[in-house]
Amino acid sequence: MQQYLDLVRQIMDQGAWQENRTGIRTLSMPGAMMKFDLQQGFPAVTTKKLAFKSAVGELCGFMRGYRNAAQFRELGCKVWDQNANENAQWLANPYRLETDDLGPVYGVQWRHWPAYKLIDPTEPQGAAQIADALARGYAQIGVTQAEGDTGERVVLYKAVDQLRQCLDTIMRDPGNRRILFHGWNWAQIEEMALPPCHLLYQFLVDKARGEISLCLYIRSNDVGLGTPFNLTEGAALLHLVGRLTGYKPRWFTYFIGDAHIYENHMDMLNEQLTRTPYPAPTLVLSDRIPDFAVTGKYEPEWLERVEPGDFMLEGYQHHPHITAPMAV
Ligand code: DHF
Ligand code: TMP
Repeated sequence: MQQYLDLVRQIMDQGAWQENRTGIRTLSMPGAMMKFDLQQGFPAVTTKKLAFKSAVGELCGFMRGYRNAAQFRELGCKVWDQNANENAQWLANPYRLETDDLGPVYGVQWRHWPAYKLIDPTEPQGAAQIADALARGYAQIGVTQAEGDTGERVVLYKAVDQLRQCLDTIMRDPGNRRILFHGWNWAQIEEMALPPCHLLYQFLVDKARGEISLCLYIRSNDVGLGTPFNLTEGAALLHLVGRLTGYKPRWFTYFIGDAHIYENHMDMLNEQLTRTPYPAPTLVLSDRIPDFAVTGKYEPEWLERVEPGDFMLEGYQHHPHITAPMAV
């Protein structure tokens, strides 16, 4: 994990102090990238003890479409409690449903992105468009007046399971360059406790080599607390998707928009810079998760069936636990 330490050092050298909504300043740097060969090991931070169980718990919650911090806690992940219940702006948000609610964050968008079509039935192709939408699983949910009073529009709706679509496409058309899922849904950003940070996941398949890779884009990354989790979850997801589709996980490329260190994380990270990283551990997926390469049976329902305990880190050598407060 030299790359992580290099990123920390680069932000400390080149970063600029910035004010932000949390009231805790950050040292920030625009644009960063890390690239890991998962055949060489798993990108777990070794210069502190990674809360691995918590991170894979969060990933399982996303894959199940969870939107409530209590659901994440049941998976052994407490990292959403503060955003759900301690941010005054969110507590006053009319879209917040109940204690622990987070709104339609990550998993909701991954598994149930709400998609709408407005079709003008009087257009020459109107009927064909409606028939096509219905064939694609949209349901007609009503009729509305178009903007500018230009007539009526048929409203069609479906929830898109973006993650499932990705797996289906990997199986059906591995050369496809559009195998991605996105978290930034403009219609719902204001309904969320926190707009998505990790928001674009793209899978790339090398059929000849039997390898699958992932490019992940994170618009805003808390390098002290967020990055170790986001690296763990992206790499674990790639291992899982590879298992279910029959490919070996290979390149995990990690792009950051705003890479920052909170002022109150400096001591933790300076301490980590004094520590020598250990060799990368190995991720082992439980045998109960079917390996398509062995069974020849495609079973995508494991995306929501998988448990945190199905992810095991082997040979994980690490320096002592250190942590720091999260900016809410
Ligand atoms: N807000 C901010 N400011 N930074 C974040 O990284 C962040 N991440 C969120 C939600 N809001 C956020 C979700 N992910 C921790 C790790 C990941 C995470 C939130 C928090 C965290 O506090 N990690 C501690 C304790 C982990 C544990 O024991 O479970 C750590 O030391 O890694
Ligand atoms: P922002 O919405 O103002 O950018 O604040 C979000 C903060 O949370 C920011 O410091 C980035 C951090 N974050 C991560 O780094 N990774 C994550 O997975 C999440 C949810 C948040």
